[in-house]
Amino acid sequence: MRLPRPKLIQLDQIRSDSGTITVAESGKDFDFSVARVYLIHSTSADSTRGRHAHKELEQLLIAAVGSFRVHVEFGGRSLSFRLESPDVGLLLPPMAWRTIDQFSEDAVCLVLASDVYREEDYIRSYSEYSSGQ
Ligand code: T46
Repeated sequence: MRLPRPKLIQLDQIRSDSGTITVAESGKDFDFSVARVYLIHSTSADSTRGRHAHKELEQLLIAAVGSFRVHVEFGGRSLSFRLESPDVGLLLPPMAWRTIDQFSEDAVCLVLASDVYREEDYIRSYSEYSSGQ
């Protein structure tokens, strides 16, 4: 089965004088149902997170505040994304090795995930990941 690739998606924004609403909608902007939402925040400039892949989990990452870099290895290729605006999301399919770093001081990463937390879905060993590619 061919897996979807990591990709940036543009989210709709509804602007008014009193502020902006940014919408990420299941079935329209991405294909999975959201089972879990979490935030990564209070990072520092030298924080590095991720360094793992997921067997089945799909996620949408959004820089709700500030910015950070997401380096992704997928299908033998390396891709690098700088997320810096809440109207752009990064869709991460299963089997994408992700490393998140270069956080701005105020960064808040909002993550919409297709499943609840299950440690058995993680591949945390790079050698295990790369031997399956
Ligand atoms: C991912 C990147 C973007 C939980 O108990 N529940 C949760 O929902 C999460 C996300 C984590 N945890 C526990 C598991 C570890 O004991 O929190 C601890 C830190 O998790 P982890 O080292 O996986 O954190 P990150 O920031 O490296 O990775 C997280 C997600 O786990 C991962 O799915 O893609 O953010």
